[in-house]
Amino acid sequence: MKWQRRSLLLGGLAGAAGLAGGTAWLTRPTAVRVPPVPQGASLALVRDFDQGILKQENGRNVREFQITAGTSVLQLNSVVTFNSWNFNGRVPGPTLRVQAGERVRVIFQNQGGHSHSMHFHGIHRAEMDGVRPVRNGKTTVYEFDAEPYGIHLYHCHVAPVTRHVGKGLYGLFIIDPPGGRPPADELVLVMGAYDVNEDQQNEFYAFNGLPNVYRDQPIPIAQNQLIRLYLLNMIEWDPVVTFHLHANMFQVYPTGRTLTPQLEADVITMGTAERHILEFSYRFPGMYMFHPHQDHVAEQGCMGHFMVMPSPAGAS
Ligand SMILES: [Cu+2]
Repeated sequence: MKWQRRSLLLGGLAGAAGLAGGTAWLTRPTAVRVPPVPQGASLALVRDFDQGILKQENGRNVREFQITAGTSVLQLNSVVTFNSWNFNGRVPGPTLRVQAGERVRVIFQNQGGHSHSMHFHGIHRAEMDGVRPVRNGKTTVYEFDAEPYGIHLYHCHVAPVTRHVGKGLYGLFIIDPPGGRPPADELVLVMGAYDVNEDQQNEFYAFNGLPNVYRDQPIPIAQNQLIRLYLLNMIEWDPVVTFHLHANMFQVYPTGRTLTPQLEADVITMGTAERHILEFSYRFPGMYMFHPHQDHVAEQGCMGHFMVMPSPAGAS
């Protein structure tokens, strides 16, 4: 497997570094170093962004997304399965990504067997707030302007919301600021939980849907590479959890609503639906844990590792 270089495709930063030959990309300002990533659905989720289909309508950029609510079985460990309710067949749902000021159109089909909806965080009219149930078999269209820039989320808002969210109906909604953010290796981590016996307590916790998935399959990142982590807490029943990064400090952009960091920490506290952008880089290669510091939450599955890979020879 080979190291990759990536240029940002968002915010007009694409193309400057080019993708053609040589090793000079390592020192180019827009090059982002991404180590070899093993095959696997869960590692794919961590760098997966859905930018929809871009259309021009009446001189405006419209970004159209197709979202289907459905069901699927998750294997939580070697013996426990869970009937998830989800968007586009995955928990969390796709990370929807748009630019500030674009028109967002979400064509939502409910094939989930129950009434569901899509409630977006952000600013929009009441009729687009997604609290009205969409019956099984029906389709509805949500349309609004992307504002304000930041890291937001969407989730089903049909009662009881604890059940619909706890079943897996949530995802990230990123609105990039005008001009985008500086190049980085961008990652998504969504903290979630499962109440498998419906006792209003969680028995399993997870990053990106599956307990312990990044504990057992560490996320490769490059030494000395700026990492931009889009982090969301969607754990129901526990009012608050933290996120802790080992052997490092991170810069916090609260709700992604700033272009400069507002805080440096190695533990940040997040209520349900709270989300932040964290930025950091690792100076030393090796394996580093990340997890909520409510240690029972980590011990019940919300635990992962970054594998910091030494940069290729010649890279700084
Ligand atoms: Cu629902």
